Amino acid sequence: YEPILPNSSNLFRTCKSTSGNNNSSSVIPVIDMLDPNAKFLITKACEEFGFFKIINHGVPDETIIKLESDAVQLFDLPQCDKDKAGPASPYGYGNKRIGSLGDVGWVEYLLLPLNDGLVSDKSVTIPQTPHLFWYGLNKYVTSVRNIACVVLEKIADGLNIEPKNVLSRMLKNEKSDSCFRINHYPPCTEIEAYLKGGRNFIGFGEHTDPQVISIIRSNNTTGLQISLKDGTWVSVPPDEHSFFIIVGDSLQVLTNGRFKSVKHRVLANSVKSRLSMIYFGGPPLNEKILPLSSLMEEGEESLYKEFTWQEYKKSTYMTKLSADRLGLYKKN
Ligand code: GA4
Repeated sequence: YEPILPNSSNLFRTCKSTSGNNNSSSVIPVIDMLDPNAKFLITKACEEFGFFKIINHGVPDETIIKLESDAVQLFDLPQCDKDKAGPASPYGYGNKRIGSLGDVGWVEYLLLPLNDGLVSDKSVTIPQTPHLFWYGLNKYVTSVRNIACVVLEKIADGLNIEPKNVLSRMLKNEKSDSCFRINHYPPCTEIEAYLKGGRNFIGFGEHTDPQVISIIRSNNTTGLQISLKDGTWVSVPPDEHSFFIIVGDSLQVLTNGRFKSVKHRVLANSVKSRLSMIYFGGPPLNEKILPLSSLMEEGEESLYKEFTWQEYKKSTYMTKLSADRLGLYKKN
């Protein structure tokens, strides 16, 4: 692999600095999972933002911190060791390249498939990775999948649809096509020049997540931004004790557009490194992604053409990161 340097700017997507409200602490909904009204607040947040933060989620700090420190060590390995786990096609270790169509970012990552909800230590070979890394990873993944299912059950409840597991069963299914990603954004000193010029430097370019729901946790470094309905980018203040929930394209279709998958991106940081861990909850490959019948009002028609998760996943990998993937499936 040839290293891609930030000054080969034609390869990197920069973007105009955020216009409008950049101080988002007041904008992003925070939901206390122990609040009896959580189901309504979550549903509202999914409709308005496709994004929210949860507190009192019940995942012990140790589980999170252990995986985070293991991940820091992993990205600290010599480049040649990390490269042995790559390239990410699509799973494995990836460095700067995202997907296979030329997208790049100031990021290195590990992308792992989940099999019956767990990561197998056979899925990628990382030299010097202790057995306990996989143990801690699976402990974490199991906890966040649980959270995703609780959130999805609260959504079904908030939308007043039956059965309550109509969404969570897709993630609990042994054939669920979910995956797990650890992103490391090293500090990028060269970006000062871009920032001075009023431009941002991209860690991970704008996109929506194709799956049903994503659960993200990061260390205390800024960078994540979400796009509001009016197109304004707002920075998400980091919070290492909380999880952020992202509505994916599939959930947009399952709710016939009531929820919107949220466009998000990560800006590179010039000083601190950012580490994020994301669980992407996806349905089984053969699952038909279509509006939930219990949600549809009389006479309401699907806004989307029918497709299976396998079809959508395939078309996802044939599009650039920032593409409007669902656009292809909208009925005219
Ligand atoms: C975005 C969400 C998840 O990170 C991901 C990404 C995937 C990849 O990194 O391999 C994709 C991207 C994501 C959407 C478009 C395609 C596929 C990179 C890319 C350019 C794992 C996923 O499922 O879709």
